Amino acid sequence: MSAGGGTGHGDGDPGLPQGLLLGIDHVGIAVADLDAAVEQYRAALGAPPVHRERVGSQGVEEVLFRVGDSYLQLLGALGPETPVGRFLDKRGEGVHHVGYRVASVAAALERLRAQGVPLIDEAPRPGSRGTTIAFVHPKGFRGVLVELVQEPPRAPAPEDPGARPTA
Ligand code: CMX
Ligand code: CO
Repeated sequence: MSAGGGTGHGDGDPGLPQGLLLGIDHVGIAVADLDAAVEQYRAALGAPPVHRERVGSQGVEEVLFRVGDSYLQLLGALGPETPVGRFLDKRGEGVHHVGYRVASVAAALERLRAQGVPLIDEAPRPGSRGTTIAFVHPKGFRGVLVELVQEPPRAPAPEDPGARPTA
């Protein structure tokens, strides 16, 4: 981990000095019983979840735990005939997708499309927490379902530990 500030590596695409992916926003884990999973994770991590949201349009309910600057996302299916419901039926519980932060989902989609990477979403759409997201086909990332995540412009939380004292 380098603490050296600035834009880092200088020999890449000048428009994308850090590459396409800026960080891990969340790791999504499909679970059969959301409430039971939340209690199990709460006990193991020693901290309560920071967010819960039902995304009816996608047939899921998510619960987020903080992991540094990222989140661990537990995903429960709103029914058996939903994408996460079918995933659980076929593969059982486990990692469902990885959400990567990008500066702009629209620009990232354009770049991936130009590279011939197969997309699931051809255009950005709303995700949870006011984010903008798009899913990329797992064929393009060796079997891993990838979600591109663009943060909403405002600061996420008042108790953000950004100004943590160095003791
Ligand atoms: N891991 C690996 N492969 C997966 C996968 C997963 N989790 N989910 C789907 N796939 C595969 C499918 O097998 C399928 O493969 P083939 O094309 O070879 O048949 C392909 O990916 C497309 O899947 P699909 O379900 O047929 O495609 P849809 O367009 O119907 O749906 C997707 C794609 C990813 C949106 C949907 O499957 C899904 O998972 N939706 C839930 C999204 C979600 O997690 N939302 C949470 C809130 C959003 C947020 O995080 O902000
Ligand atoms: Co997600």
